Amino acid sequence: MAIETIKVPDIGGSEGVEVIEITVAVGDTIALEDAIVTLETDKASMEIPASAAGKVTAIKVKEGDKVSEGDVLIEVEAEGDSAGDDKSEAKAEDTAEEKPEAEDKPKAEDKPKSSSGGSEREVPVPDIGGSEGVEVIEVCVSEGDEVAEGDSLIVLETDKASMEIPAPAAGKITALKVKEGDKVSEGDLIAMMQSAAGGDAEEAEPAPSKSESAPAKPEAPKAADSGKAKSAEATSSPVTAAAVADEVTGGSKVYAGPAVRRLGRQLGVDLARVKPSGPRQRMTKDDVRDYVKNIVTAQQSGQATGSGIPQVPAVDFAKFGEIEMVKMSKVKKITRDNMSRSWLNVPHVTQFDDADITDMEAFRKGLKADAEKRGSKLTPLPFLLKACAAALVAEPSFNVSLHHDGEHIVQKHYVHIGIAVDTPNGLMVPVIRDVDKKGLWELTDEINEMAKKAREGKLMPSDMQGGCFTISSLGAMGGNGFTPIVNTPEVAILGVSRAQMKPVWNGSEFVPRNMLPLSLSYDHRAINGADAGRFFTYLNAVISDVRRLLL
Ligand code: CAO
Repeated sequence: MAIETIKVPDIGGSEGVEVIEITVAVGDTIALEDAIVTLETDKASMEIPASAAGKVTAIKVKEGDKVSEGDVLIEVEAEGDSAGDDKSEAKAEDTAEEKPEAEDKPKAEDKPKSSSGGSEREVPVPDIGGSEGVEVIEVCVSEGDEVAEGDSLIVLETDKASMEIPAPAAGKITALKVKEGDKVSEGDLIAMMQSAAGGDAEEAEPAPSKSESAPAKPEAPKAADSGKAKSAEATSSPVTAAAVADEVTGGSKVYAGPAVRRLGRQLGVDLARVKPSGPRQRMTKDDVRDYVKNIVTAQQSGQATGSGIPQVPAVDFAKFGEIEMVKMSKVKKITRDNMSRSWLNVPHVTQFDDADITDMEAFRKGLKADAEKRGSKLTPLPFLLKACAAALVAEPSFNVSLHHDGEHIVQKHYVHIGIAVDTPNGLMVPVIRDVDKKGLWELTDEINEMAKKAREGKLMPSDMQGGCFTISSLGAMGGNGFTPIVNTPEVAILGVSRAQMKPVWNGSEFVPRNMLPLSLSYDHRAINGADAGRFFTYLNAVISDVRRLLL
C-alpha cells in the first residue's frame, strides 16, 4: 500500500487561505472526490476533494491554519495498486495537458445587450470540471431579485459533490433559464441579469461569440482558469464548491457550504433552524448532525414536541432582569417527560361535578377520635380511594389500558390506585394496591406511609407501578377545579378540589351542603362520554352516601 499525499490544488491563486473545516479523521476510508477540508476566503468557501481514495493515515493541517496551493493536507494509504505519489502528479500533468487553460477556452456571451444604466448579460454555467448533465437541485434566486456579486444563483449536484454557482457580478435577475431538476453542462444559460449600473469595465468589453467565450468570470467552481498543473482528474474540478451561500430563509441567515447543505438535504433538515457554531456564524456539518441528534434524543426521551410541532424558541431571560439557573431534579424531569407524552398522545376530555360530602364528612369527623387513638389522621382521601375503587369495579371501562399493539384493550381485574403526592423534589405518584379489598384504616395507614416515603425520596420504582387510575387531590390547597392530565398508560384521573359549603336546592328550599368539586379527565380513545357519565354518576352517588360501599 502506498502512501499518497493530498495537497491543496489550484485555488485560483489565493494565498494563505483559512482551513475552516476538516471533514475527515485519521482512520477514515475515503473515496475519490470525497470532501476532505473546507477552505474559506473572504468571498468563497471551497471544499477540497480527495484526489486519492483510501484510508486517511495523517492529517497535516488543523482548523484555522492558512494554506496555499501545494501545501499538504492529508496522507492516504491508497487503495488497490500502489501507483503511489506519482499517480496524482501524473494525473495532474495529464489534466494540464487535457484541459487547456481557461483563457484559451471558448467564452460565453456574457456581455452587455444594452447599456442603459446597467447592462444585460447572460449568466452561463461556468466550468464545472467537465461534468455533463449535472442536476440543478436548488434555484436560489427568482426573477426580479437583486443579487450581489458572489451570491448563489443555483446549486448543482453530481454523484459526488454539490456546487453553488455564484453571480458573476452584482445586478438584477431579469430572467431565469433553469429550474430544479434540469440537467445542465458548462455554457448552458442559467439566467439573464442586468448588471448594476457602473459595472466594471471588464464586463462591458465586447465579447467573443458564445462558442468562444469563457464562463462568466466566476468565482464559481473552476478547474482550469490558470495555467497551473491540476491535482485532480480531468473529470472533476479540484475545487468542488463555490461561494458560500448567504441565504435568507424564514428570516434567519444560513451561511453554509455545499457539503453542509448536501447533508442538510440528505437528512431533510431545514438549515434555517440550525444554530451555526463555526467562525463568522458559519454552519458546520456537526451543527446539522447535532440538530438531528437533539431531535432524536428528545423524541426517545419523551420530550419530543411531536412531529411538526414547532419548538418554543429559546429566550434570553437575562435581557429582562436578574435570573438564576436552577437545575431540574430527576423527578421534575421525569414529570416533564411523562406530562408531555400524555398531553401529546392522549385526547383528553375533562368532566366536572360537585359531590355532596356532607354526610361523608359527618361520618369522617365522627371517626376523628378513633383516628387519634390509632395515631393517624383520617382525611377525605381514603374515602375517595374507596369510592373510586367501587366505581372502577362498577364501570370496568375505566379500568383499562390501550395495548401498544393498537389492536387490543387490556381489561384489568385488579384495582390499584395511584395518589399524587407533592414532594420537595417534585410530583410523585405511589400506588396503593387492591384498594377495593382494603378498609379505611388500612388505606389511611398506607397513604401516610407512601406519602412519607415519597417526601423522603424513599419510594421504590415498584411502589409507583401498576396503577389503574390516579387521584390528584389539591383539596388541602384550594381551588374550584382543574383539568388533571391522565397518568398514562392509565386512562383516567380524578382531580379533587377544595370542599365548600354551598346552597343546594332540595326541591323546596336551599339547604347548606358541603360540596366537593371533582374533575374527571379521561382518554377519549378508550372511554366514551357515556361511560364517563355513568362512572361519574356512580362515583358521586357513592361519595354522597358512603353506605353504598357496603352494597
Ligand atoms: N377539601 C377540603 N379540605 C380538604 C380536602 C378537600 N378536598 N382534602 C383534604 N382536606 C383537608 C384535610 O382534611 C386536612 O385537614 P385537617 O388537617 O383539618 O384534617 C388538610 O386538608 C390537609 O390534608 P393533607 O394534605 O394532609 O392530606 P390528604 O389526605 O388530603 O392528602 C396527599 C394527602 C399526600 C395527597 C397530599 O398531602 C398531597 O401531597 N397533595 C398534593 C397532590 C398534588 O400535588 N396533586 C397535583 C398533581 S398534578 O400537579
